[in-house]
Amino acid sequence: MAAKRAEDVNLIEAAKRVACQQALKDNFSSSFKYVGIGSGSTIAYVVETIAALGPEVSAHMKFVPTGAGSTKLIRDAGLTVLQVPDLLNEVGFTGPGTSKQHLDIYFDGADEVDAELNCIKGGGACLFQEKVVSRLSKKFICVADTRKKADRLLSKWAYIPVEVSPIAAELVRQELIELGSKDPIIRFAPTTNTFLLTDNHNYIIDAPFPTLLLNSQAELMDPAKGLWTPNALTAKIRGILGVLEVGIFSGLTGPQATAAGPEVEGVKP
Ligand code: ABF
Repeated sequence: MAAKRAEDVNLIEAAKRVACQQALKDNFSSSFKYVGIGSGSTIAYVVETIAALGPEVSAHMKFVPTGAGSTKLIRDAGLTVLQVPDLLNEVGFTGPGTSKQHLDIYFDGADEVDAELNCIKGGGACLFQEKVVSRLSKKFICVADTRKKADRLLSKWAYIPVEVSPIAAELVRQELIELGSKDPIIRFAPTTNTFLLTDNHNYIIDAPFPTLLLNSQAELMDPAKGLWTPNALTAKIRGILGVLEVGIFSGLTGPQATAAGPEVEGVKP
């Protein structure tokens, strides 16, 4: 049984690696100056593959991380880290109405991706920084192996991560229940035996909701029956006092492309 599990793990890692290689093959250019690097285990293969291209390709590039884990990943690979505030100092503010999309590209994983490229992120607790980096990028490539693909969000993945101020966490939890979430919980960190703290010293509430509609199905929306589009539910949750950000990425903050890579035998979509 243990041997079987090890085999499954190897297949999943192979699927992640293939998806990352595909993402870079289709979307990476040696002309890039600023590259966003997300969080999670999948993205490690993006960093590994870029680093393997050698300094002649990457030495002039700066890599913008989405959290402490991502920062370490970039640094350990010998690539140059540039934090978001330093990026904004470096590029300066060129006036109202000018583009804020300073990053050439942003690669990140997801927990689930729907048929319209809306996705759920935040299983790794970095959703706020990920959304900031997404807004600063010309293009967001979501690297998601075939396990992450679903017709609609919350078909496979169970909950929407929401980053909240600790002081308001219980209040937010109650308001999420009023919106139709069934038993939202404040995420616990078993290693410290306390509630998990994000890089921003906030809590994460994991809020289960019924399967979402697509944004193109707005005419079917009926909150009383638990039928929400990703855009509408994001706006509603973001409006709750104490919420910093919601782990639904769509529209302006959603990916423009996904790289699932070919299916790897044995890894079920
Ligand atoms: C980040 O890492 C998060 O938004 C998402 O929750 C998680 C995915 O992790 P993994 O690649 O390990 O599945 O992309």
